[in-house]
Amino acid sequence: MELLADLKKGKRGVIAKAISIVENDQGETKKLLKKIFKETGNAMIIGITGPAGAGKSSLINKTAIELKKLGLKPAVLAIDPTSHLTGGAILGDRVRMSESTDSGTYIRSIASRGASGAVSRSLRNSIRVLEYAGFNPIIIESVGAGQTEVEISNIADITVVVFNPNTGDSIQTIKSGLTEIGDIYLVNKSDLPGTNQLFDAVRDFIGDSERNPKILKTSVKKNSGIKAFAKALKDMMSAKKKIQKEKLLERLEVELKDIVLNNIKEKMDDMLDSDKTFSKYLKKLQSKSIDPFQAGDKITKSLLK
Ligand SMILES: Nc1nc2c(ncn2[C@@H]2O[C@H](COP(=O)(O)OP(=O)(O)OP(=O)(O)O)[C@@H](O)[C@H]2O)c(=O)[nH]1
Ligand SMILES: [Mg+2]
Repeated sequence: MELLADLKKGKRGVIAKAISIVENDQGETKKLLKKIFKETGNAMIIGITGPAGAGKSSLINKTAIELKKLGLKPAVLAIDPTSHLTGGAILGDRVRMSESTDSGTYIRSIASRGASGAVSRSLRNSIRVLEYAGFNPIIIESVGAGQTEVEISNIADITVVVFNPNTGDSIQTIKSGLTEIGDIYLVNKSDLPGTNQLFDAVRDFIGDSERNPKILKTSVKKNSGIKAFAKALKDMMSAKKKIQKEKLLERLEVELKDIVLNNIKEKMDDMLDSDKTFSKYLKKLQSKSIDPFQAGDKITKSLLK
């Protein structure tokens, strides 16, 4: 198939088309996966997370260029925060990742909200499309923990957490759940005052945890620390090869359960529509001769018989 050959060559238009398919068309996604799955699962997934406006996109822009210089072929999926309800004001000056696009890095935004599980599903398969197209690593940008449907540290082989010195609540942010997930912590915007205090605070909090994460200062504005960050990522990619297999297995397990449960749900939905027991108990429920939990349990029992 021509599309596949072009996808393998990394042709941009075809990658875009394939990702649109996995975002929108389940039937076509199934067909596509059948053809590409064998040649997926090999890229290192790097998750970059942190508060809105921390400089994630700016950093990825510059870092992708450095990664290329180190002989890697990065691609970027940004879980798009513009669909966030609260983000509007902060996002006024959000940086578009254009520079690395010009330098040949593939960059794509994907929706951050959808029907339950839909984002995770399209993300998994978008990653596969990019792997098939020969990209490695695949960098995923996502705003801080709990703000999107996708929990980045479950997906990534390497998790990078980005903090800023200029925010009054930065220490609070460090405490709130991001401390356990990072392999690398970046104090970005290190051109701003407060950098050293924040660096020390981060080190005090997470420096002596078992994973022994790296803590680095970066400034996109001053172009400092980016090379070192890219180098740290490359080194970590080699070091994480073993863990990558286990992580992949974990992800496949989650995915397989998700698919089976979905299939069952769809089947059951159809069955319920024409189920006599269901309509019987619905009537009982209406006349209040039974409560919803009792009715639900009875119907479930009869369906699983
Ligand atoms: N002073 C300074 N500003 C920076 C630095 N890095 C990024 N910025 C600025 O911070 C703002 C937000 O940068 P983005 O790269 O869009 O941040 P983000 O984390 O991707 O933001 P969202 O995707 O909206 O969550 C922009 O105005 C950048 O120019 C830095 O190192 N120093
Ligand atoms: Mg961004």
